[in-house]
Amino acid sequence: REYMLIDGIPVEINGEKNLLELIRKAGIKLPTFCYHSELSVYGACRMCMVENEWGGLDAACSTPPRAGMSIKTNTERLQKYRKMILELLLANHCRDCTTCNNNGKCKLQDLAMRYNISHIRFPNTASNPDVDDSSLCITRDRSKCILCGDCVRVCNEVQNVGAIDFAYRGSKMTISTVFDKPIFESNCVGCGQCALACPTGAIVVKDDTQKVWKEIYDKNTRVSVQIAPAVRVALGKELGLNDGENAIGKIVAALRRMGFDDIFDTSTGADLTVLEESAELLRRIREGKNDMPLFTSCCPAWVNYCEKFYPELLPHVSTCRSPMQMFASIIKEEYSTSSKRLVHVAVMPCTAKKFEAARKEFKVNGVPNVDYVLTTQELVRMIKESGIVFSELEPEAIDMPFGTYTGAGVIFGVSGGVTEAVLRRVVSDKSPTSFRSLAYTGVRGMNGVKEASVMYGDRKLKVAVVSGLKNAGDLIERIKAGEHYDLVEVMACPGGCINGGGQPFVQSEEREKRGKGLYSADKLCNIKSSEENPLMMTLYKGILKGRVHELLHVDYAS
Ligand code: HC1
Ligand code: SF4
Repeated sequence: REYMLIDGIPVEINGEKNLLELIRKAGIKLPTFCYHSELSVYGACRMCMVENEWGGLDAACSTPPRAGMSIKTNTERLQKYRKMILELLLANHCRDCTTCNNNGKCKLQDLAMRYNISHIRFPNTASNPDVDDSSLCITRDRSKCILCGDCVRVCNEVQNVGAIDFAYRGSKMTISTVFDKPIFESNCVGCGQCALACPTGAIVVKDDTQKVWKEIYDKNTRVSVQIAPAVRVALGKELGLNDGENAIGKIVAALRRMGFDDIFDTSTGADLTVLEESAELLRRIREGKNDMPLFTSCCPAWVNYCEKFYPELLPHVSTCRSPMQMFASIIKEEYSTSSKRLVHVAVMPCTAKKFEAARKEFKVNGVPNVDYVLTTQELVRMIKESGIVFSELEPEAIDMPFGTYTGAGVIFGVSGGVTEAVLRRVVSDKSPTSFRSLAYTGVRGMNGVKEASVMYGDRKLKVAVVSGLKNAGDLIERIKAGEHYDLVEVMACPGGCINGGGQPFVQSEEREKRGKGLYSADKLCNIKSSEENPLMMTLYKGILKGRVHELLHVDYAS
C-alpha cells in the first residue's frame, strides 16, 4: 500500500491518474474549470493548483500522485492565487448573471460565490454578446467563453466531430467553427455534449420553454406530451430527489398541473420500434442482401453523423423512425378529428431531437409531427417556473388510450437497452431466466464499446453496442475492414440517453445511477417484451392498418 499526505492527512494511492482525482477521493472539492476525467488533460485554468512540500505550485490535474508526497490544497497563497484567476476571468466576462440561461448552473458564478469575490480589481474588458443562434440544438455566446477548451475536447475526443476549435492567438484567442461559419453550417451533429461540458453560459441548450408556455395558455390548442425514458431518472437532483430515482409519476403530475392535456410515455413508442426493428433485422438476415449490419436509427445525432461522415452507410441504417417520431405520428392521427389545433411536445434528454423533430421527413403538409422538443433541463426550468414543489407531488399515471408500455421500452434510455429489447423480441425462450441471461450477455454497463452473441434458431446473432461517436467511428472502420456484426446499436452520447446533452450535468461516475434507475424501472414492469404490450395489437389492427410504412418508417438513404 502506498500513501501520500494531503493537508497533513495520509491518503492511500489506488491507481488514481492524477492528484486531482486523489484529492477528490479524500473529500476535498478542488476547483477546476477544465478537468473532465474522460477528456485529455489541458491544464489551462490553473484553479486546481496545490502547494508542494518545497513551496512550489503544481497543477493537480497534470501531476501524478507519488508515495511519500505531501501537498497542501488550501493555503493563503493558493487562496490569493485562485481569487486572482477568478477576478481576471470575471473582469473579461459579462456579468448579467440574472438573465443568463445558465444562471444557477454556472461554475464561474459558483466559484465566485465560493471564494467570496465581492470586488474586481481589474478594469472591465468584457466584450458585447456574440451570439450564434443558428443551430436548432445549442446556442453559443462567445462573450461568455473562458477558453477552458472543454467543448473543443469533447467534440473532438468523444464525438470525433471537430466542429469547433481554438482560433487565433493571445488576447484574440477564441473558439470557432471552420471559417467562423454559423455552427449550423458546420459539421456539428447537435449532440449537445459541448453544452453539457461548458462551465459557463458560452454554449447552452436552445431554450424553447416560452414557445411551449404560449401553446399551453392558448385556449384553442390541445397540447399533448410524451416523456422519453431517460428523463425520469435524471431530473431528481435538480428538484429535490436523488439522481437515478425514477420520477415518472411525479413528472406526469407536474405536467398535468402545468396544463398539458394528454400525457404519454415515449416507452410506448419504443415498443413499436422494437417490433418494427426486430422484423427489419430478421428480414434483412433472411434476404441476405448487402445491407448488413443493421444500424439502429433512434439516435438523431448518430443519424446526422452518419449522413455527414459516412453517407455510404445510410442503406444500413434502420428505416424505423425513432420512438419519438413513431409515437408522434400515432398521437397526431388519434386526435386528428379534434376541434382544437393539435400541438405535440416531446420531453427528451437530447438536444439533437430538436433537429430531428424539424426534419422535412417528419412533417405532414408542412406541419411537424413533434411541434416542440423540450430537454430535461428545460422541463426542470418550467417546473420551477410553475412553483410546483416537485418532491411533494403525488405520483400520477400516464393517460389512456396509450397508457401501457413494457420494460423493454423503458431501457431504451441507457446504452445497450435498444439491443436488449430487440433481443427479448427475437429469442424464442421468453422465460424470466432467458431474459435474465440476456442482461448478462455483455450489452449492459457503461463501457463505450460492448459486444454480445445470442442464438436465433441455429444461427448466432452478433451484436455490437457503441456510445460516443468516436467509438462509433472506430467500430465502423473495423466493420469496413471485414469484421461481421448483425446489429449495431449507436447512441451518440456516452452511456446513451441517460447522459444526453439536454440532461442536467453530472460527473461521469454518477451516470451509472441513472442507468440503474432505468433497469429498476424495467424490473417494476410486469410486461418485459414489446410484443406482449396489448396496445400494440390494438394499434396494428386500428390506426396502423395498411399504414405501417407511412407512419412508422423513413428512408434516410434516399
Ligand atoms: Fe432516447 Fe429514444 S431512447 S433516443 O435515447 O430511442 O432522446 O430516453 O426518447 O426517440 O424511447 C432520447 C431517451 C428516447 C427515442 C426512446
Ligand atoms: Fe460538437 Fe456536439 Fe457541440 Fe456540435 S453539439 S459542436 S457536434 S459537441
